[in-house]
Amino acid sequence: MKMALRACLRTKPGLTGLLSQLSCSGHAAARRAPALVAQRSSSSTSQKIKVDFDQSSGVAVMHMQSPPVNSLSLEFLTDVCIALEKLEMDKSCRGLVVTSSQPKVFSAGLDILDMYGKSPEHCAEFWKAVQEMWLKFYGSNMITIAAVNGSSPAGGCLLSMTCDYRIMADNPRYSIGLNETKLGIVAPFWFKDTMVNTVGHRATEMALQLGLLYSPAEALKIGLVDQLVHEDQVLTTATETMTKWLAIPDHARQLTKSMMRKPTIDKLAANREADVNNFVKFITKDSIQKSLGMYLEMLKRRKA
Ligand code: CO8
Repeated sequence: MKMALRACLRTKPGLTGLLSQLSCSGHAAARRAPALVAQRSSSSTSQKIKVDFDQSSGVAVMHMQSPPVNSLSLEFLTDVCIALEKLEMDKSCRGLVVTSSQPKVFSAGLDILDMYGKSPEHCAEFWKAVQEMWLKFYGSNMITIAAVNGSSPAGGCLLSMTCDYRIMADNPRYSIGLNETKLGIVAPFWFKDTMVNTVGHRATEMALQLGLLYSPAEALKIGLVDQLVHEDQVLTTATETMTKWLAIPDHARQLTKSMMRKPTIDKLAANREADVNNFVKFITKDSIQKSLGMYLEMLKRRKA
């Protein structure tokens, strides 16, 4: 299954192939206008992902439903990539909203249990899936909107930053940010690059060193999220926002997105293997394993 996914992903054009496609044919990459699409909707579900696709609007909503906290495990990441891949291949799908079905949490980030006490082979497999998720989302041709309806630390923040627009629930109990240093680990260069592209160099430097988790109001202030709305309005606001983005011709928007993101994507794409090796070497160190173990203990103690 995973091998099939990887083979499939290699053949996919994505944003980076867009420039060359368009130079061959001015219309090749343009998606169909929503008015031309039959009024149908469909729903597909894996255990951890539910996708509702409304063909009349050309917009899909991906609900993450991996209890308790949508932590991004190897299995979950694989499901997410498969779902995203299917939507990307469907030319009638122009926009994607990503949200959570879990109460209070958008995503708790990478599943720590996939990095703790695991073999180097497992860690390598896991990291490839994290890379894949980032490459697919950051390089998506679709308009992507994160409907952040709960806390979104670390990998959860990364996932939301891959989207074109972020709407967060205005609840001070929630937080968002790259808090890796608090776990005794280091956000890799492409996490850092994504954040720099979102909030700028200075804010990223502070955020990463201190492992800052921002309240929604603070996140809005530094531009980590684009809009705050009442908890009940997150999804409807995402749908309304999507309408504005859909009004822009796809090919022009896609080329612009590609122009902005391609250098960042290319940097990881050219260094994937080295990045996997770095990760495995780092995460399997005794000192790092100890930090992760202590962090997991802290999470359990906090609960009790
Ligand atoms: N991975 C695995 N399990 C997790 C995670 C996680 N990321 N987060 C929470 N859990 C578990 C908890 O341990 C708990 O387990 P149990 O029920 O067995 O005790 C269960 O999920 C529920 O958690 P909480 O009771 O804490 O749920 P709350 O609703 O109270 O809080 C939060 C939700 C705010 C999301 C909270 O769980 C939290 O802060 N979690 C930790 C988030 C975090 O720090 N994630 C960082 C992950 S690392 C990452 O994403 C990037 C790594 C980059 C690696 C680079 C290396 C080179």
